[in-house]
Amino acid sequence: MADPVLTIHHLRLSQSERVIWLCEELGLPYTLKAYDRDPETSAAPASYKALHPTGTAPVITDGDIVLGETNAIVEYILAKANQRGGDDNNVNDLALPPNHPNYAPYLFWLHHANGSLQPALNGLLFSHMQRQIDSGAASSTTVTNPNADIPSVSTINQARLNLALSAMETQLSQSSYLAGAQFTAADCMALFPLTTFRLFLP
Ligand SMILES: N[C@@H](CCC(=O)N[C@@H](CS)C(=O)NCC(=O)O)C(=O)O
Repeated sequence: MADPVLTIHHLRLSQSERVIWLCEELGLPYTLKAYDRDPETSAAPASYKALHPTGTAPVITDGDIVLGETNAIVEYILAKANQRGGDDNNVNDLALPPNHPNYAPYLFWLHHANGSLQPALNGLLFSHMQRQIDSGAASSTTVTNPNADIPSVSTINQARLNLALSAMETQLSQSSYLAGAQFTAADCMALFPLTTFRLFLP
């Protein structure tokens, strides 16, 4: 019997394309489920948003596991590919191991795209969208229907923030720490936006 495969939930014209590419490069079998964007708003359709609390692409499923967030998915898939390769740690050459001389730059660039580059581009995109809305232009880069009820950029951002916070709240109502009973680096990552960042955005 063939290995159980993961399912890539691909939102067309989105960063979930990277997950497909990665699986192709690794030769990792997957089932592809593609979703069209909402024709009115260009957002992910309700069926996509129902997959995971983040409501954003990409999302993968693997048995009962439902995973969102690109970087988490990429790490998960790299680990899966290594498991399939057997005991030899890091058999796939798409992930550099800690003893590799380029491990540090590998980690940096792995996280740079969504940690810095994409947020900077999103900032520009959102300013562009807001200018379009403010000037009464019926459409923007991502809103294709001139008659659509276009939400303001701050509404979109607030909705995303609310989703992110409620996902954390739900998790922390079920376990002491974000990843379960044990304090992990995930908690270290989560603290700054919930505490010190308030100095900048009350
Ligand atoms: N930090 C998230 C961001 C995901 C994200 O913003 N995805 C966009 C597509 S590129 C999306 O789902 N947009 C549709 C929507 O928000 O409804 C990740 O890296 O997975």
